[in-house]
Amino acid sequence: MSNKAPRGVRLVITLVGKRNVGKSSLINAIAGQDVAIVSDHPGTTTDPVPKHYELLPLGPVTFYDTAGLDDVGEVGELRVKATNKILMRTDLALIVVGEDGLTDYEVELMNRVSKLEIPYMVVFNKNDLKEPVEADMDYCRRKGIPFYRTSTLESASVDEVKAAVIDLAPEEMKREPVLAGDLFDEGDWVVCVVPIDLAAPKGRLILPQVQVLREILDRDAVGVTVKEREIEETLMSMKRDPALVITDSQVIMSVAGDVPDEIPLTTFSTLFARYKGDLASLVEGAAAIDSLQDGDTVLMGEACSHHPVADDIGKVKIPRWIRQYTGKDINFVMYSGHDFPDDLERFKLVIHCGACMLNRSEMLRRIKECQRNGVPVTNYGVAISKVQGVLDRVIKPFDI
Ligand SMILES: Nc1nc2c(ncn2[C@@H]2O[C@H](COP(=O)(O)OP(=O)(O)OP(=O)(O)O)[C@@H](O)[C@H]2O)c(=O)[nH]1
Ligand code: SF4
Ligand SMILES: [Mg+2]
Repeated sequence: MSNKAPRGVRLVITLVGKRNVGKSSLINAIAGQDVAIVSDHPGTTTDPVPKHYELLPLGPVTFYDTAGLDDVGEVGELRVKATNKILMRTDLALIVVGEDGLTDYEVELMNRVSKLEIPYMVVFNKNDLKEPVEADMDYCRRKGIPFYRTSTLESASVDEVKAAVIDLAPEEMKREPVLAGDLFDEGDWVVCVVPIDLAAPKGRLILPQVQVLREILDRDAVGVTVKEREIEETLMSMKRDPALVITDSQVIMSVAGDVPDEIPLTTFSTLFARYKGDLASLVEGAAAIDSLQDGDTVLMGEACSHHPVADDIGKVKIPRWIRQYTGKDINFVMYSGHDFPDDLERFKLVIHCGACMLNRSEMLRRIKECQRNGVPVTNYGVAISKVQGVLDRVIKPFDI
């Protein structure tokens, strides 16, 4: 199961703390196997390393075993940067405290993690060597921070942390995220429009299409998959209207013309905008396209560096459509990878990719980061619908 779960929906749990406090040992103890290297030499873990593990009943999770952050000097700074990047995609953090107890260092970590709105707990480890002092536990009590006393040598204390992790995991991660299944009922017909053009991969459908079709089948509805040319005829030959038509956004214009207004219509990218992020915020962000002015700079954010094609959607197509739509001379800056630029405030708008390689919480955190900087944020799918004038129609099936 763990290998089949789309990477994007794994719960990401990150352990942070000083060097040698037992972060790697704790991961091994929770996982019940040696997944991380442990040694009594401080600074053993150098880079954040993901460890995949099945944590029932949560399902597949990824533990990030981070390097101790109390290192000084240039290497230390690089490690801090690398760990900060991991925090950006973290759903749940464990702040591991060693024999020194709570110091300014841990307090700073707590501030950083809570600023990112990451739920966290404090783990006082090496309890067998030294029990946490009352003042430290009081500090946590006063602040309402859950805390645990563990020794990686005592499995009962580790089990307690494991149960707490499951308890503290964000509700949305405990629920199976829904793509389209809430938009139709058992027995309903759902039509999927899939263009088979040169851009379509040979011999297969792409993952978003497969995931939607699987959800239709799981909900005991009837899925009908057609190319855009057959949509009109398909609708005419159906004895009752479908509950929903889902189309690839590249052919939304022609499909919108063929599907009568009373039939709910949306796009795969709108479904994924909701699944991966916060559709309401992304729709709100798209409104900023209307107020772009000459000389404004827009950030095109891509989460990975996929192979650029000649008429690339983020580099070429969307910028061209937005310039045409607004009639303004706008600068577009591309960013790809897990990095999100630090100087967000210089952008008038952020347009993010579909985020298929990001987990939902990382995308939500990016949205939050933009909002914190006062920069509207939308995504490719929503922006395309906006400039094509079909946004109101494709978001109508959703309750936003
Ligand atoms: N007595 C005792 N020793 C522990 C406990 N947890 C870890 N250790 C020991 O502490 C040392 C450091 O453990 P690690 O798990 O490597 O610590 P870390 O926080 O990952 O360290 P870095 O990777 O260097 O940042 C090892 O020798 C462990 O065996 C504990 O609960 N009790
Ligand atoms: S949508 Fe984003 S994450 Fe997915 S392949 Fe494209 S750039 Fe990468
Ligand atoms: Mg380590």
